[in-house]
Amino acid sequence: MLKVLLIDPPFPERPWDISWITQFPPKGLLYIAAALREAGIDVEVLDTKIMQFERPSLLRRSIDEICHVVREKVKRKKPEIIGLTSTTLSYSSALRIAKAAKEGYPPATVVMGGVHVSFTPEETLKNEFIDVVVRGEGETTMIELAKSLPLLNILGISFKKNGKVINNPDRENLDPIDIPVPAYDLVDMRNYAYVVLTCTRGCPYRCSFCEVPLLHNSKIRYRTVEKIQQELDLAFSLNPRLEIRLEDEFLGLDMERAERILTIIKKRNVMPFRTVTRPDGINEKLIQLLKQADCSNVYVGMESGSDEVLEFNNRGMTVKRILETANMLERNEMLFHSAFILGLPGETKETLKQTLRVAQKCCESTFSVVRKNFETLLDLMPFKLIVENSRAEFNLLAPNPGTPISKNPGKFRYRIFHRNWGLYDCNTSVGEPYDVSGEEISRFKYHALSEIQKQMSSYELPVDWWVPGYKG
Ligand code: B12
Ligand code: SF4
Repeated sequence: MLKVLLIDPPFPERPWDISWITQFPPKGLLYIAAALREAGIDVEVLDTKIMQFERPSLLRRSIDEICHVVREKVKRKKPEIIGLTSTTLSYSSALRIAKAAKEGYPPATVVMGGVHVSFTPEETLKNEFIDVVVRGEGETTMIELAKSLPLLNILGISFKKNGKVINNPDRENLDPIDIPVPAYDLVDMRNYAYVVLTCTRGCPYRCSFCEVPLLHNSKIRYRTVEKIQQELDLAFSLNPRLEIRLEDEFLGLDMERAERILTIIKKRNVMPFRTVTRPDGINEKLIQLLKQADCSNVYVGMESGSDEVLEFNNRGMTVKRILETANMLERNEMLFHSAFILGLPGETKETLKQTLRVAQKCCESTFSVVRKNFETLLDLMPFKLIVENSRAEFNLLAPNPGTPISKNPGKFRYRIFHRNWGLYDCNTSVGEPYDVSGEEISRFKYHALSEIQKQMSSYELPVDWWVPGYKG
């Protein structure tokens, strides 16, 4: 049987991101590692992100240094298969790691998977250091690669043959019962602050700016509650101080299941945790259950303050519903962080202003919770985190590969400037809708942030500390 080394590439060298992003275990790879191990395959996981921001010293290694570490490790271990993951933003550093790995052991097969390359196999395989691209879910595919099945027989891969790219047919997604428990014991969990609990795979919606539905055939699969319990047991046995990030937009779709999951969390008696939702993914009962389980903050993807923009982008959402959700959270005294995307197709100067007005209303609601509970909150978390948990965030649209906008920009009346993936950081204009320029949208982002900052400052809280861009 072949030896497999899975590597999580470093994050682009931006200090404000590195400090938080390096606190999450490499979830996608840990699912693959679990599947490989269950199939009896020798697998090791190397998370190079944690080398970027070493704890507790907080000393940093550059990506060059990390490439050196990878090259030497691969030289020593000689894994026959090296698997790398990548999002759009980490794609360029993943390529640097692929090069270092190949230099370390040239006979190794370098495989790249993840949300970005699933939609860019031809482009990725132009790179001389990548041999195989895995599209979509990688658990079964990687087992077949490690068992050395003929490449032509492996579903869901793309590879090079005689200078041409062969795209094998797609692989069916896993039955939820077969989704493994991530192999947290293959990394040192003491290096991380969070365990990310994702209770579903896929999504039944079709937002124009998101690739998740296409990765999962527009279906949602629910992981079994037993596996979720096992996942938490394993993670907390390795580091009892972890904070849960309940990254599940769809918890409210099945309330009976939500209650079972939140009861498991409550029984653990964890420290206050944060969760994520669509505005319509939450209801009064769910908020109460979240509070009982000690959820301290909800991150809500509001996306736009314009009904026209929401509709044009298939969001399945209205401004009325967004504001109702904000009021519901306020009534129940739950802090929430509102996330908006600026520069979506259909955006105009007017819709930008509408979005800012809705963001201000959302902040009014959440800041009122802050004011009422300020002393208790300050006991619980630093002011920086109170701000982070209750402000509005404005991202610029990054039309990632695989999203409906990227596949058909003309239909969405959108212009994409370039495919320099390193700039697809949601902070840089990489495209523009027909009716407002990328430059104007970038400028508006700073204006919107400063308006929210002013709004918060006007409450005259006894602390004045605000760093827009911090993402704790
Ligand atoms: C949880 C989450 C986070 C968490 C934690 C991530 C973690 N390490 O656990 C945090 C908050 C840190 C985060 C951060 C960001 N995220 Co995020 N995140 C998610 C979320 C909600 C779930 C991820 C997850 O656990 N998926 C489940 C696993 C099983 O899926 P997976 O990782 O894709 O892995 C499977 C396959 O892709 C494949 N695979 C993956 N790697 C490999 C490697 C090999 C060798 C093989 C064979 C197969 C393979 O097999 C895996 C198992 O089936 C997704 C949305 C979603 N629903 O998927 C967004 C998502 C991944 N995030 C996204 C983004 C944009 C970001 C940020 C860039 C946001 C920002 N502007 O700061 C950052 C930076 C991410 C980075 N490292 O580059 C986008 C990525 C889009 C893209 N094209 O790149 C997504 C898809 C959301 C979206 N629709 O826009 N994120
Ligand atoms: S952004 Fe839209 S399409 Fe993507 S996961 Fe959320 S609801 Fe689904």
